[in-house]
Amino acid sequence: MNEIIFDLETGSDAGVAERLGISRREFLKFCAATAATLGLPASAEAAIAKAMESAKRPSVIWLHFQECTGCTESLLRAEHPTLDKLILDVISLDYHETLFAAAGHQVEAARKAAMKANKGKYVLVVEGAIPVKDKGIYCKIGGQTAVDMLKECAADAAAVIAIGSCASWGGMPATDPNPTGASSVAEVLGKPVVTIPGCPPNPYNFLATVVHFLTFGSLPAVDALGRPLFAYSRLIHENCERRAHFDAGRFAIEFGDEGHRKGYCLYKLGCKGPETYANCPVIGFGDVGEVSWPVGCGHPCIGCTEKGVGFTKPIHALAKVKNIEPPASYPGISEDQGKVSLGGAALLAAVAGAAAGAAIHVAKKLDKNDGGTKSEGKKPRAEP
Ligand code: FSX
Ligand code: SF4
Ligand code: F3S
Repeated sequence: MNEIIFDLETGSDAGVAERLGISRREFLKFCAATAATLGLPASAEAAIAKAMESAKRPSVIWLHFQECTGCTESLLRAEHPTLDKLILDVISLDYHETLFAAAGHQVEAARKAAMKANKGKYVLVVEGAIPVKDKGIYCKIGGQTAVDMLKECAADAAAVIAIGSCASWGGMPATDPNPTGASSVAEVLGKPVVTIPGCPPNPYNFLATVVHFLTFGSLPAVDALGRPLFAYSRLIHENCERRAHFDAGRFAIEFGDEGHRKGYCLYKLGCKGPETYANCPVIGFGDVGEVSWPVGCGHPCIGCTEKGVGFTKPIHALAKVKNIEPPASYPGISEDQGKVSLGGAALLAAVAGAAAGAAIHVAKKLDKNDGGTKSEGKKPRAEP
C-alpha cells in the first residue's frame, strides 16, 4: 500500500463530517474503527478519511430478489454512520427498490442511466436468492426475470457483492425442497463474487467492505466461499462469551432451566457456533451493547452465515465441533506493553483475544489516538 499523506487534524474532510451531521471527532472515529475492523494498519485511517472526502462517490446498483429485505433493514440500523448519511456521502445509491420513493418506469430508467454513465465502474450489490427453475419465472421485476436482470447488471459492474445468506449461497429460499430453484449470485453468474452472508448480515461487515473498495479500489481478501477474512475467519465458538461454560461442561438443557438462566453454554440446545464462521460475538448487532447477538440474548446460533448449516440442519440438532482451538480470549505467548492507537486497535483486539472484526468494538471505546504498540496476536486463518 502506498503511503498516503493526510493530516488528520487539519485535513479537508471537515466538510464530510459536516455533511454527515457528525462531529469531526466522530468522523475520525468511524474511519479508525473501520480501519481496525478491516485489520489494517494505523496508516489506513488517513487513507479512509481521504477516500471519504473524495467528491466522486461510487455508483451502487442494489438489486432485491428472493428475500425478506432484512439485509437492508439491518443496514438501516447501523449507526456509524447511519444509512441515510452513507447514501448521501459515501456512495451514490442509484437503484434500490425498497428505499426509492419513485417506482415503475422511472426507477428502471434511473438504473439503466446509472449503469450507462458508470459503465465498468459501479458496484453491484445483490440481496436475495435467484430462482432459476422454470426459466426463472418465480421472480420478475418490471417484466424481467431475476436471472436476466442480474446478468444484465453484473456485465458492466466493477465489483459484485452478494449481501446476505440468500444471495451468498441460497439461504432460506433454497431450503429443501427448494421449489423455485433458488440459487446464489455466484451460481447464476458462473464466477465467484464477494459474499457477506448472515440472515441478516452484520451491517458493519458490509460497510467495511464498501469502505475498503472506496479507499483502495479493490475488495478485501476473501476465503474460498468469497467471505471477507476480516469478518469470517474464525468460528463463533472461539469468541463466544459462554465458551468457558462449554469448556467446563456447564450447559443449558432446556430453555428457561437453571443453566439457561445462569448463562451457561447453549450447545445442547443446538448452538451451531462450533461450526459457523462469523464475527457476531465480537461485533454485535444494533449498536445496543455487547451482548446484542443471538447467543448473547439466550438463543443458540442457527449458523445463518454458514452454507450447509443455516436453514439446512435442524435448529436444535447438535453441532459438529469443527476444531478444538482454544478460545480467542486466552492470552498469546508474548505481548508487548504500551499505549494503543485507534488504528492499532486490530492488533489490540487480537491480543485481547477477539478475532479479526473485534477491533471495531475496541475502537468504539477508545477516543484518543495516543501512540502505538506492537504485539503478537492471532491472525485470521487463510480460510476455514
Ligand atoms: Fe432476509 Fe436479506 Fe435473510 Fe436473505 O438478508 S435477513 S432472508 S439473508 O437476503 O433479506
Ligand atoms: Fe457459545 Fe454456542 Fe460455543 Fe456454547 S456452543 S460456547 S453457546 S458458541
Ligand atoms: Fe447468525 Fe449465528 Fe451470528 S445465527 S447472526 S451466525 S450468531
